[in-house]
Amino acid sequence: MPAPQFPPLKNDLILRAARGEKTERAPVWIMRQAGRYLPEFREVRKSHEFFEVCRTPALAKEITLQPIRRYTGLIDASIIFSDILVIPQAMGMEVLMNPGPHFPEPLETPADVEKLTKVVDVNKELGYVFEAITQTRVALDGEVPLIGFVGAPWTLFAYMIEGGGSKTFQKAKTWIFKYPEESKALLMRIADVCVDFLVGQVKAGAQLLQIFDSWAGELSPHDFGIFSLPTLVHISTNVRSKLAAENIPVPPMTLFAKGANYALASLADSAGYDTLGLDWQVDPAEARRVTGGKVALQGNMDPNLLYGGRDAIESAVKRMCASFAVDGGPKAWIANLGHGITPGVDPEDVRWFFECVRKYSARS
Ligand code: 1CP
Repeated sequence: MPAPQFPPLKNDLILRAARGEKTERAPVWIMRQAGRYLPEFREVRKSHEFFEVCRTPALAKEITLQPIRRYTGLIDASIIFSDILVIPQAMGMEVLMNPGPHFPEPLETPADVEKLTKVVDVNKELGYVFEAITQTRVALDGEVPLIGFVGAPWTLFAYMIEGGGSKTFQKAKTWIFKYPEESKALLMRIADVCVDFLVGQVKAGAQLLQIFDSWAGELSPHDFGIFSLPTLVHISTNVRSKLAAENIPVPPMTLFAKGANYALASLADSAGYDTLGLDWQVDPAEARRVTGGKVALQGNMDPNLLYGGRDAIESAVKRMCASFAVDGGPKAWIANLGHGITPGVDPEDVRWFFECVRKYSARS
C-alpha cells in the first residue's frame, strides 16, 4: 500500500518541544480534549454508542476535530478519538462502555488466556483506527499534528482482569503475585500488539505517539520495574526498530506513567521515550531536576483546577509556566493537564486555560 500523501504541516511547535528545543511559547493540548465536557460531543453521542463512534472513521474524525474547531489557533495538537480498550477487543475480548468500561468475561485464571486471539492482525482488527487517522490527518489540513496512542500493557492487563475500573486492583494484583510468569507472558503479548498498533498508526498518518500507563501508580516501585517497565521498553525499542527497518521516520514518543513519579529518573535514562508526561503530583522543577534535561516534559496542571474559576486557573497556569521555564522561557515542554479533563468543566474555562498558557509561556 503506498504511503498516503498529506497536506504540509503549518504548526510544528509540539514536535520541536518534543525534540527538546526551545520554543517561542509552549505548545498546548489537553488529555481527553475531545470528550464529554463539549456539548457538540454529547450531541453526537446521543445517537451513537461509544465504540460505534470509535469504529466509524467519519465520526471519529468529526469528534477529533471538535476541539480544534472550537479553539481555533489556541491548541497545538489533536489526538485521534478512540480508546485504550480497543486492544483488548482486538485480542478477542468483549468490552462495553456503560458509562465506564465493562468486560462481561474478564480473565479469571491463566487458563483463560487460551481464549484470547493467538495472533492479532492489527490491520484486520484495528484497521478502522488507521482509517480514522488517515481521514483526520487529511481533514486537519496541516493545522496541527495528530497524536496516535495506546494503553500501556500493565494498564490494559488490569482492565482485562478486573473487568473494568477498580479501586483496589485486587484481582490484577492477585495475578502478578500468584502467577508472576504467566502475568509477564500476557503483558508481553499485549506489548506486541501495542507495537504493531503504534507502527500501523504511524503508517496511517500519526505524527506523535503517546502511551498511557494510567495505573502505573498502583504498583510499587519494585513491581513497576518487573511488570510495567520491561513492556514499556519493549514498545519503544520495537516501534523504533520496525519503523527504521521500513525507512519510516520515527515520530516523537511520549510516555504518561501516571503516579510513577518515583521512576522519572530511570524512565528518562533508559525507557526510550522522547517526552515524559507528568501528573499533577510532581513539582515541575523537581521533575526537571531528576530527569536532567534528557527528555522533554509534558503536563501538569491538576485538571480539577478547571473548576476553580478564572483567577485560580490564571494563577495556576502562571505558576506552571514559571516552574517549567528554562533560561527564561519554554524549552522541551508541552503544556497539558496532569490527567484527562473531566465532564463537568465549562468549555469557556478551557479556552481561558489555553489563553493563559499562550500569555504566560511566551518567551520575552
Ligand atoms: O461516554 C463517553 O463518551 C465516554 C467517555 C470517554 C471518552 C471521551 C471514554 C470512556 N473514552 C474516551 C476517549 C478517550 N479515551 C481518548 C480520546 C482522545 C482524547 O483524549 O480526546 C483517550 C486518549 C482515551 C484514553 C483512555 N481511556 C485512558 C487513558 C487516559 C486516562 O484518562 O488515564 C483510559 C484509562 C481509558 C479508559 C476509559 N475509557 C472511558 C472511560 C470513562 C475510561 C476510564 C474509566 C476508569 O476510570 O476506569
